[in-house]
Amino acid sequence: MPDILKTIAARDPHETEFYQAVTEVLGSIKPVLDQNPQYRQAAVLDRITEPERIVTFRVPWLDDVGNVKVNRGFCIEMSSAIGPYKSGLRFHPSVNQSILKFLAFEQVFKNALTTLPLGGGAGGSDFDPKGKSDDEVMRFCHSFMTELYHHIGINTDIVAGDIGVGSREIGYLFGMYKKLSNSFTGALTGKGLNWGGSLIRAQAAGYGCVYFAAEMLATRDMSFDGLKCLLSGSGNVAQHTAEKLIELGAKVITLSDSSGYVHDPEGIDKEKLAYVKILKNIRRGRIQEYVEKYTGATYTATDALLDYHPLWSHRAACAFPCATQNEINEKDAYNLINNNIKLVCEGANMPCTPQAMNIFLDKPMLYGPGKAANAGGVAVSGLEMVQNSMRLNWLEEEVDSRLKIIMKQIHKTCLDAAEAYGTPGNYANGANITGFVKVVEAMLDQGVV
Ligand code: NDP
Ligand code: 2IT
Repeated sequence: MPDILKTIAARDPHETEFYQAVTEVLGSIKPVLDQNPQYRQAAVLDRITEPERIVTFRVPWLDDVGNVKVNRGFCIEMSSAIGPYKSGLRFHPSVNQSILKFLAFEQVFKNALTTLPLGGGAGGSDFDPKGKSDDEVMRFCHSFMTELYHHIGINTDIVAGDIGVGSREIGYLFGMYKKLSNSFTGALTGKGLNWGGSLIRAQAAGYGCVYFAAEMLATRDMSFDGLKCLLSGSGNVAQHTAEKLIELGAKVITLSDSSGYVHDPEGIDKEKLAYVKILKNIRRGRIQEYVEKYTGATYTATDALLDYHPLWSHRAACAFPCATQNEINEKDAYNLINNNIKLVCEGANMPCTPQAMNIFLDKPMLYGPGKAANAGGVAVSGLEMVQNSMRLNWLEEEVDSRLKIIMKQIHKTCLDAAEAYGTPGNYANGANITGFVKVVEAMLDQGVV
């Protein structure tokens, strides 16, 4: 076990997700370290795995009946070597320091891959927006921002959404940020279109994931036309992954939430997806309701006692995990392989366990790691920052074509690096090596800080 992993395990034994994310990157970069002894001399692994700053804070708020509630807020600033921290914010009851450190760590490499000057971080809270009224969410967001605003800014840390933080939450957070800082600036991305947001930002992670997957398929002379696809999740990333897949002629047959999943053998078409968007984004309902409207589909409730997720047992050519970390385990991976899966492309961050990932990497199938495949979201956040600085808005076609160029570039960079380091076709190695070298070179240029 490398020394740095021993140190992390000894220092923060409960941070299992962070340990997993670091282990995964370390698995790729040994040849880079061996070829560049100056990296080890400068202790880059010790530095890159220690956040530059962590702030935790109390978030008190009042519920609708006047009870005082308290949640814990986090701001994790991992690396500013190549630009100001650029962070997603997650509001989910499972949020803790380990989960946000893993997200911040992944974000550092992902942001380096985007070709934009963005450092990496993550933030959020164990607050659960599910089942809360709009007023409760607003009071929580306002309270959260009264502390977070001390730490963010256009040249410091620019925050956006992640699980549980969508356009509603960004609106409330931005409103309080603007009031406290007395300035209308782009310290948040994912803003509304008539107050500084960018066209295509909402779609970007999902569309970008499909653009990346299309590039992978093209290396085997394949396209999405007629391919069956399994998707998990039904939030921002899943919806827009499905939207682009449908547009490209694929047949999307599953969607899920934490309560269960729907299987629609006829395919979820444009009209059905429009229903899902209203159900999830406006009515804030559960995916189970899909089968009440579309009776040809079936719903299967999540069974915590099962050691696999039945969603991944359906026969399909492609799988897009778009919900959360570690949602595809070893058994799921074998189920996919036994059904002759051709491509797994990660819309979510770290959705495959290390065992599942190794199973995919050992096979001749295509495996697209999240830090490359879902980088479209943060890339368009970067483009939103550019537009805010210029005080103008690009047209939809302009942003979309830039997103396509960025995803194509990330795909090529990953392939080139994988090839250069002796593992052709291994996108995970390619992504880790490219991101690592870019960030570490900047760290060396800037000295011991
Ligand atoms: P949303 O909150 O919009 O949707 C999350 C979806 O995943 C929901 O369907 C949710 O179901 C499900 N989900 C969340 N937690 C769990 C869980 N523990 N078990 C099962 N299902 C779960 O989030 P996003 O779509 O934005 O994020 C999805 C993934 O994509 C995350 O991994 C995120 O980090 C990643 N990502 C997001 C980007 C963005 O710009 N938003 C960019 C790049 C990656 P339920 O409603 O029941 O909670
Ligand atoms: O995981 C991610 O890349 C995000 N949640 C998006 C972050 C961003 O700054 O847009």
